[in-house]
Amino acid sequence: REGYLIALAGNQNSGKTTLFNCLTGSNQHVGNFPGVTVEKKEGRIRAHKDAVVVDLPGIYSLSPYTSEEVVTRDFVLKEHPDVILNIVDATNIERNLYLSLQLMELGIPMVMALNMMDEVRASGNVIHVDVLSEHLGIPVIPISAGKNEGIADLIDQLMKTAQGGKMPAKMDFCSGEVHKAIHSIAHIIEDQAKEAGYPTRFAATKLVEGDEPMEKALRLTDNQCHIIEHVVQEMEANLQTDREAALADMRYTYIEAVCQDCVVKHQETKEQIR
Ligand code: GDP
Ligand code: K
Ligand code: MG
Repeated sequence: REGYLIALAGNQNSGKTTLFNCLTGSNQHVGNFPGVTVEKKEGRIRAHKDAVVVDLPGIYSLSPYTSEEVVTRDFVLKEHPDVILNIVDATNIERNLYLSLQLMELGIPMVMALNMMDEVRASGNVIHVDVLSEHLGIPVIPISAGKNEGIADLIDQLMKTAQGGKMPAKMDFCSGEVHKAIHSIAHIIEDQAKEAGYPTRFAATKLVEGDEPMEKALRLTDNQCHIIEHVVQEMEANLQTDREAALADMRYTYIEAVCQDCVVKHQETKEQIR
């Protein structure tokens, strides 16, 4: 492939299309993803005609529940973009980071655009962007796509990351029983994941979640399926919760800790002053 491919991913209403327009101007092409009626928009970044951005559908997770999620996941895993540009609605940061953690597991260089910073400022809240970046191990650029602010900085970082090919510094956000299960399973499926072209950790996490397309894609033997099922059931028993809730709890626990460090709510600011 010539030039760079940038995949723009984020929750619905995070400002993806607004940002896409800022980045590409009128330089865009609309089509469909192969085999589905999900719209595919791509365009070249202004002043960087060698960089193509694809506006992926808005999603909440990388589990294959909707065709939008399947399209996004397949696109990233098959096309292997040079950079994932993850746009996050900063006014809704905890919910949005849930997807970010999953995108980081894909083992592709990532840049986070923290959008709607105009609204954050107006509310009197403060987000310490450097602290967030440090925690997540990826560059984070504050922007306001709606006001066309921060776009030049974002483009600079995108080009740097595309050229540098640096992976997220951390890709492992799991802890406790879930950590144990993911790592046991990763060990079992390592070769098959490589063969099928999936990052091992991502594949293992998906198997813990009970993701059927992943089970099929890896061509697991019956024996492997039994062992994996046993590992997951043991995890569920120890945590006294089901597999999906276990993963969601783990991610939100991590996100809460990160946000406690980097988000200062207006009320807290006033209390600190008082
Ligand atoms: P998408 O669903 O992710 O494609 O989101 P859109 O680009 O359609 O944006 C969702 C809504 O948020 C629209 O009403 C935008 O005008 C608005 N929006 C996007 N970016 C910003 C921003 O930086 N600040 C503010 N205040 N609103 C924004
Ligand atoms: K929208
Ligand atoms: Mg959109």
